[in-house]
Amino acid sequence: MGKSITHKIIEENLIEGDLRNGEDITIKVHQTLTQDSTGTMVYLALDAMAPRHIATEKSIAYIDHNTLQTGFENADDHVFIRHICEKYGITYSKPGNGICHQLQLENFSLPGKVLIGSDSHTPTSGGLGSLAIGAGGLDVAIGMAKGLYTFKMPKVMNVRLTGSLRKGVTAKDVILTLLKTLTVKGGTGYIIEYSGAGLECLTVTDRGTIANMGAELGATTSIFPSDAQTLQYLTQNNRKKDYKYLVADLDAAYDQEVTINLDDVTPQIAFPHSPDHVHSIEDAVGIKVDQVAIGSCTNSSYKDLVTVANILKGKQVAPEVSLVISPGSSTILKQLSREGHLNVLIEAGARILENSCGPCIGMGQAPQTNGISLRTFNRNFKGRCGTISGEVYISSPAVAAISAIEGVITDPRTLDESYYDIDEPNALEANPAYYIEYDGNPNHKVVKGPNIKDFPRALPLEDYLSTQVLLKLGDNVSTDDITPSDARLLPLRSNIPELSKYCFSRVSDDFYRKAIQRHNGIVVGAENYGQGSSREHAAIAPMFLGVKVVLVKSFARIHRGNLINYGILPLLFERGQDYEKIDANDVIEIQSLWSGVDAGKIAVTNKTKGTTFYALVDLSPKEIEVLKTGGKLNYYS
Ligand code: MIC
Ligand code: SF4
Repeated sequence: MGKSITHKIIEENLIEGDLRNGEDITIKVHQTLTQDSTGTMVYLALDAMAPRHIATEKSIAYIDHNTLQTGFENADDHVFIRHICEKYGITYSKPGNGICHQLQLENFSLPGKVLIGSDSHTPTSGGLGSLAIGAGGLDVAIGMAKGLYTFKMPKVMNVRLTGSLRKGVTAKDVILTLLKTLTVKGGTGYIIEYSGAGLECLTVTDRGTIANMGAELGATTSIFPSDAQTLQYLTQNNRKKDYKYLVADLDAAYDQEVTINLDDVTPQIAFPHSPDHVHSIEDAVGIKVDQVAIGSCTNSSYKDLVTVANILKGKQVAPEVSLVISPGSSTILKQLSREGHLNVLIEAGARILENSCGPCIGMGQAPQTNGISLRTFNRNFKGRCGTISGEVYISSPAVAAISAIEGVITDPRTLDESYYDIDEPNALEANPAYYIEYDGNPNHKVVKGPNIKDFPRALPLEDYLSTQVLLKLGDNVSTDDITPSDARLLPLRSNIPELSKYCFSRVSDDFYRKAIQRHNGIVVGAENYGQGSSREHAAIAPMFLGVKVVLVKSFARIHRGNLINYGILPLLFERGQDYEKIDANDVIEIQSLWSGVDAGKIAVTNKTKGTTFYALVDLSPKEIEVLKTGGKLNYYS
């Protein structure tokens, strides 16, 4: 039986374990990436482990999330990260250079190599054939220090693409179509591997868009073959030497297969407040928009923005619409400027923002009260845009551009097909001025601003737990719900005592007060708990506030790992109906916790209701060891 691309890369880089679905495997890590909003924690952990050299071939620290610098806090984080880069020999990408995933694709990702990143959209590099996985910050720190990454061997889903996309229909519509059928948890436990003749019409940045939003499916990552399109992209970015042909064997075995005929894909749009609330564009046509935001790591490539410029050329943004555009990288911005597209955007009345995440993470451009914002981004969780009453729709750049002109959501197929003919430039030029390459100097003194607080460490759990349900939540709780992020809160990412005051503040009025009083609590949730951002703050802040156990029906992968990394016990309801019989404020007792953990099943007594039920412990032997030491930082240092 032949091999998938996933199996080929994992086998070549396997350090420990067997390629059996669900088993722990450890693989070699060649590259890491961090961004600033998770990076400070990553580098505090790396510095605590104090390796002499980093063990990767290339590690890059991007500054792209907190670039607003509303006070000294962000700037101090940037300086701290730069100092760490100097100490350990990490490449530093200065603020303004662009969005980490776009820059990684342009400059560093390699077909067949393993990349882990402290950001859930790291899989974007799967568009170029890297095995690129989003991970908790501590795992990325360990990746740098030890050159390895441990995760559960996923199943492999083959998405076979046939046909060819029609004009006005884009890669974004392909991934939205998948989200419509598979939902935000449909990819859980899978690596999604793309194949088929339909690949020919997808450029590497199109593939990047699809791989990027594989994160919204809950997939471990997504991966595309490395083929003629890959060679063309690498050549365009002056990296022809990095090309390596990599495809699955013709008779490769997969755990699941899905076929999408690209001829049949039509423009799609995700309605508020979830990326899987996907409808055909016809259902949204005519909805008035207040704001249109184009950019993010999903849709800020040269092709995306030239499509937008083609549509806006000679026209004007509707009077009551605010159109904001954040290019993915300084390279793209430079090219847009050279070719006159930037002028077109400005003449149409667009607001050109910095090359950064910007509005995608609520760093400015929050819409007005009850405002309707159409975005080319990947997530539209309630409140993430910075306005709790805001209604965010997600679409392709083509839909966004034409809707900005019309003032209402509009089908891009109403335009002449010639608008979608994009000639990619033969060469794009990176901007070395935005990078600092450091050799590493172990004696370098790292400067840490006053907002950067020490890393809180967990204590191992006690064998007897008498605790209280602090909060009961439903399905698909996101890490944005657990530790919200916006222009006010992002500056607190390096200051857990301050940030923890906002823990669950979007979904509960009194979580912080209750948690701080008791300093011993349990959180109950349902399916796909912890989806979304990789931010380990969503585990550190609850740990800091005394949360000992999170009991749910199922977890999202990265967050589950983060809970273990910070000493919080992840438990699963054995029977779905037990979820109905537990409420906020119930007093819970667990006896002989550690023997239950070892046995894989724990008896949970609800003292308030006078009932006892079982919770499952789905932990590998290594994860149990980590929990017994009170988390991964204790385990490794
Ligand atoms: C996101 O898109 O939610 C983020 C902001 O990029 C996060 C990282 C973070 O919370 O800092 C992610 O995707 O992991
Ligand atoms: Fe940045 Fe948004 Fe991409 Fe996250 S999803 S990395 S905030 S652009």
